[in-house]
Amino acid sequence: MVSLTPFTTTKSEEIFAEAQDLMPGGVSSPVRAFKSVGGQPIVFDRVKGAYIWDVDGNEFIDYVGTWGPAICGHAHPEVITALQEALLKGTSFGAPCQKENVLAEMVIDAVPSIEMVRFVNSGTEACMSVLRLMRAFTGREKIIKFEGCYHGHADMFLVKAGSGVATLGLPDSPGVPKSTTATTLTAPYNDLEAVKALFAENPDEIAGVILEPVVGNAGFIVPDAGFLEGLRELTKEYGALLVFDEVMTGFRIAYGGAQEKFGITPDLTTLGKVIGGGLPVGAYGGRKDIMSMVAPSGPMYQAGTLSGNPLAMTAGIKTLELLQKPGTYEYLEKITHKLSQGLLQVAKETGHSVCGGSISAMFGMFFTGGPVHNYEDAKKADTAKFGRFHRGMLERGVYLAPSQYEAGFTSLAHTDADIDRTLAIAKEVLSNL
Ligand code: KE4
Repeated sequence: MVSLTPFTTTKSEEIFAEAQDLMPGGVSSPVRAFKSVGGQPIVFDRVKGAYIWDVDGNEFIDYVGTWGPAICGHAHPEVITALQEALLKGTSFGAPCQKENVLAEMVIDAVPSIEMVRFVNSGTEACMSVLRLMRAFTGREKIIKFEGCYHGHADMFLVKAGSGVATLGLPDSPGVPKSTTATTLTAPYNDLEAVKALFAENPDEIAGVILEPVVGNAGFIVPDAGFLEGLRELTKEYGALLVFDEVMTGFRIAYGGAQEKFGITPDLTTLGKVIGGGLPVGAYGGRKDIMSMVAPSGPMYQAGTLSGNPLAMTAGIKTLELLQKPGTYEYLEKITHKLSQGLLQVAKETGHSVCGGSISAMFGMFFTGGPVHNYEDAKKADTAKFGRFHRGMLERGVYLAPSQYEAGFTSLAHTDADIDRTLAIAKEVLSNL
């Protein structure tokens, strides 16, 4: 029996209740409201390494890592020190600073597709900007995205999107003009034939294809063998661009992202999360001939007050420096594989139909026998059971993403002991689910 310290959420409840009148749903981002898993969201007080402490003093092993940025562990001392030094020079310049060059060079050196990069302030901004660039470069308007993939909340992507859209079961979002999504074509993930058909039906009209090269916003779904290669060939054949949205997978699946891991080089890439080390950063980049279209070197306009600000650059630089250390990705692969395989084994031993897996520091488990190749498959999962699992783990000190349609994240701060404790708790929860 895992020791169950009394799990009270009194202060969280007070603060969350107060928030209801101040912010829609009491949150700054929908998935944080725990709508699909039910129960009281916990209000964080502080984070460190692999752990969270909430305002009631409960401690949790964290597998969300603020949705990806905390890959070196929360509040890494070297990141904090670097930020403290940077703070003394000011928080924002709105002008060039050398640290932008430093982080840009690190990103260019790391990511196979990126010859030139533009920093923005979120993954959403990166994806909406890259879409404009795809259209500007090709002169075409239509794009292909995949059901269940999430590329931020810009209008043109809110078509069969994943993450919070899927979590909340929103059909698409009100407020999005039909004219905006009329040029957004969708296909099931891993379905090359469907993509071929879309290209055949829209010859010379498709600017490009954008996808999560490993899906983390419909739960964890990996590309079938040949899928990424097939998209690379199809887009070349039709004169369209291939865009990997690596906001989540960038520097997590490998230092060079999924494109390094799978050996497929897109034309453009979006990044976020890890490259900001926990501060707001997004980025888009790719071939120089494409990126040179971006203002002020070219006619495609995109701008941002806080883009490239020295604090965010500082946190990103230090985070990537830490990730460059030898053995980083071998360690992440080892502990995440142990966690993921352990969860699947314990779930099956306790009589549950589950499937899932992991790649490097990203993992997921569906409450369905699977296999899960796309969003339709993912929707067969027992989300009510996931909700009970999530709550049971939370009450015993393990913080999982509050939706079946999200992925899990580990960090360099997670230890074998953390994984063992997580599996022991999971065994108890799953035995009584
Ligand atoms: P942001 O605008 O949230 O920084 O990034 C949007 C985005 C774009 N592309 C991918 C592949 C992403 O995963 C995201 C954001 N991920 C979600 C988690 N599934 C952020 C969490 C949230 O919405 O609160």
